[in-house]
Amino acid sequence: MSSLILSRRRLLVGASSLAALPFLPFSARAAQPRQLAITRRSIEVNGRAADMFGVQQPDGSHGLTLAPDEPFRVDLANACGEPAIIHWHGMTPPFLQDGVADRDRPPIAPGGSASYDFTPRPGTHWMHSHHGLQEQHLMAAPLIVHSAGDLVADEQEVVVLLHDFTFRDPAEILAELTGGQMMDHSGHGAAAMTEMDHGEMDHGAMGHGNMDNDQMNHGAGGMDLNDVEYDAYLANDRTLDDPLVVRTERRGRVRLRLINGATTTAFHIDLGALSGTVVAVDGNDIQPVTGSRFGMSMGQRLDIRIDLPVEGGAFPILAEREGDTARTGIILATPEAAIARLAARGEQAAAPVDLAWEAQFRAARSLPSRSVDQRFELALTGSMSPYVWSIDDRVFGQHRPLRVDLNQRIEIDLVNRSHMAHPMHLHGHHFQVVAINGTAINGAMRDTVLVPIAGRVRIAFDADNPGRWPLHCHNLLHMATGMMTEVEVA
Ligand SMILES: [Cu+2]
Repeated sequence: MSSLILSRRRLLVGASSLAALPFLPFSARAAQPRQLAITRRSIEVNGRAADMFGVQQPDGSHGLTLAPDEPFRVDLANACGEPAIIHWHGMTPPFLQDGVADRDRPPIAPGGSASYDFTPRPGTHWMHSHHGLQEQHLMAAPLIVHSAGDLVADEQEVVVLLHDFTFRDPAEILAELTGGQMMDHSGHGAAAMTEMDHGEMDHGAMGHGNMDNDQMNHGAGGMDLNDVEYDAYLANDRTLDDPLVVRTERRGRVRLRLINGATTTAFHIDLGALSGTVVAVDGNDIQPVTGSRFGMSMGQRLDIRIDLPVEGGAFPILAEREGDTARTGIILATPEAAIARLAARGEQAAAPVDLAWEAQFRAARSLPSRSVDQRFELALTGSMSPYVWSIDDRVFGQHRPLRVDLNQRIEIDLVNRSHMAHPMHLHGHHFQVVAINGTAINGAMRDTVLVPIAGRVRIAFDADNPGRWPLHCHNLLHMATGMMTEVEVA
């Protein structure tokens, strides 16, 4: 195993030193590799210690922030004691550096490491495991790539990673949903299930009994919002019992960089008394739109600029779980403002996240206008019972890859024929949302888009990155049971 890692490492370093270095500016060439490690760490949730993963720098800080024009030059060590890999969500690296474990790309062995060197995309991104169900136990962290404009902007940056937290083994949760069936058709995701310990299964804590008193979860329209009941919802590892309080200035300007790192939970971001201007989604600038409440699905990012009022005060920024009263969040507070305690549940269940804002978002820089070379339509299929999710009724492993040629303009219609919403994520590229339910728009550039129940979303992109790129639902359990295909760029 160690020789495999060594060769992988040599391959990555060799490729970059031959191809990339001559084109980098001097300051970038001089940069030393950043050190990151996949770790185990203890956090406290609801007064109880939890053994979680982390992706940490040597000083213990989570994730990574890159300076303008700094290359993505990272040495990633696996110190978590099991095979693992980190996907750089939002980056468009060469195929071998995407951080996905699959048939050609092994995970990093325990004690091993891998090196990465590519040009990053500016914006709010994140990093998370793309192996088994590790993302559920917080193998996830922010990845912020600053632009030159960020450094001269007079604003306070606040990065918030949202998560749905469970003390339980995620393999048990998936096994209960699937009825314990081994669906090892993919060798991807389902691999974690083979390690599960049936003796520790705890049916009492699982979700479906809890959802009976929540009409929205099994509403009349055949809608299913949430598969799993979690123990807590986290914002930067903390609950509303002990939230992060960010001290700000009166009249100060804040740039919230929100990352939905939850595995199966979509949130509404509620700014309360404040209003905010969304300036970017998934790290791509949009034409600014102002509001006080915005939805975000798993995998998505929202950059919201907020001008704090002159009178100051304490301002909760809440993330409310769709279809539920559960919530998490942080508090922005001017220096002497008192911090009131917030309940972990709101009064009213939040509505489903929909595409109302998506339909209004407009790219700051659209795809160049050109004719479309290939169009595809993909049906998002599957069900809660049996718990199997698929694309065109095919699970990953039986999927039909979308074969495209380099630099073709591609359009894909994502059509939801199931009873759950699916945030669909394409690797290796960002796409533009060009139609929603048949209405053409000059929508946002993104890498993850929500396809609601009965929804039809058309995305367009230029296939400019060779490789075999996953296109999958960012609900971790949907992906693990099969909701993934590949776009093969020759
Ligand atoms: Cu899904």
